[in-house]
Amino acid sequence: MHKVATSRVDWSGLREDFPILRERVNGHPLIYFDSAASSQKPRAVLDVVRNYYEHENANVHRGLHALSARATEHYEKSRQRVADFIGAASADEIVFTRGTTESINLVAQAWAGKFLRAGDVILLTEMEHHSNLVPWQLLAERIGARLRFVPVRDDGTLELEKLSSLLTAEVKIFAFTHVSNSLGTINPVAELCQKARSVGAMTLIDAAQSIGHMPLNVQELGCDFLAFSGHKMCAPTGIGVLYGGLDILDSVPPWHGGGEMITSVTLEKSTFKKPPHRFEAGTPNIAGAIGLAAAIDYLEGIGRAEIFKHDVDLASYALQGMADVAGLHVLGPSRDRGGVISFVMGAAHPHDLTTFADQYGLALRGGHHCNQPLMRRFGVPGTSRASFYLYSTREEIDRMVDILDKAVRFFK
Ligand code: 7TS
Repeated sequence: MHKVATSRVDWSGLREDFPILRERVNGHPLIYFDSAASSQKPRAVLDVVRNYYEHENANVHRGLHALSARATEHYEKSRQRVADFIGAASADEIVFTRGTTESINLVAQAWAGKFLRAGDVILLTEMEHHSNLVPWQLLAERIGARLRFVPVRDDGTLELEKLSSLLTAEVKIFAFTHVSNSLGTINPVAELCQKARSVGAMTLIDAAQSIGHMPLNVQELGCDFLAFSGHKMCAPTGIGVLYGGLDILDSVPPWHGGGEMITSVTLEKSTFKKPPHRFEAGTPNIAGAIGLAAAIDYLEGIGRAEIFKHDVDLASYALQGMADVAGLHVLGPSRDRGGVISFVMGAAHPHDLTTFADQYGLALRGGHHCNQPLMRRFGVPGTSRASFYLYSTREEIDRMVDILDKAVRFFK
């Protein structure tokens, strides 16, 4: 038996909060190690969404009837809940979107479309998810801006010594991930924001992999924009957030046009609401926003600092166990990392290894993880990836290591 780190949280008990964890897959108990792709949802979130549809469902900001008022109040309360969760100064700094991808596209199209010019530089890193790369490529192509990248070292960390030559006055925005979805690297985001500010560049943090896993406060980090998705932090799919400082959002022109984002419309011309409603055209994901607030309540009931410790504990425990699996190579830092572990096994293609694992009920992800340039950087077509969350356990990691041992013999 391995000693489990002491914690005031009953980690195995909280698995009862997640009904899906009782599923069996291919005759085995499910081991869900794909939380970096999407987390599972606790009953508290499922109940709130169901209650909304059973007792409050109506469109927001429209009807002058009781249900619409209830739905609107709950939706706007959820915005305030998100603001408190990330330390924003005001609920008006919280734009509800479909997720990280849409949030970044909003900045790349609406903000950067207005403020960037030909020749300006957008600084990214080599470890960005495609959703923090492709929107900038599209913009750069459209306006003639240039992309620059902070390289990644062999150990999966950013080559920060290069920053002084990359982060020049031509850089208008520096957009980077907080935690790498492939390598588990935790980037020093407060330092990156501070360095960007010293050359007058704006910053965008992609918090998709950090938001539900560690304490995070936008004012302490000093970022201009922050993007995340609800579905990776116990909330439903289809809801996410763009945080932007109030003055900055105020300067951004409308993005999607339609209902709910206007103050007045004539056949020729429209005037627009202030942020955040200016950026929420059409009927929003009301149930999603309410579910997101419930997920925040759930996570804060456990404590993000505790969740982070749990992630770090599981990652180091897994690294120890995986070190004994013959021919298995882990990418990314050997310490100070989040609960995401990518690995390759000499003889097996990542897809084959992932399919093999599934036969034992183990859900890994296999492929490039929307990180094709990073995979190329490490000379692999893709990896298998195990990613943990608050409901993951050391016992499940033991079972994963057994399954990987079986794979070594199978693929020999
Ligand atoms: N940024 C990072 C760092 C991510 O990990 C992801 C999703 C996104 C952005 C996009 O989030 P979305 O909710 O808009 O799709 N990452 C993954 C993953 O690693 N496996 O599946 C999705």
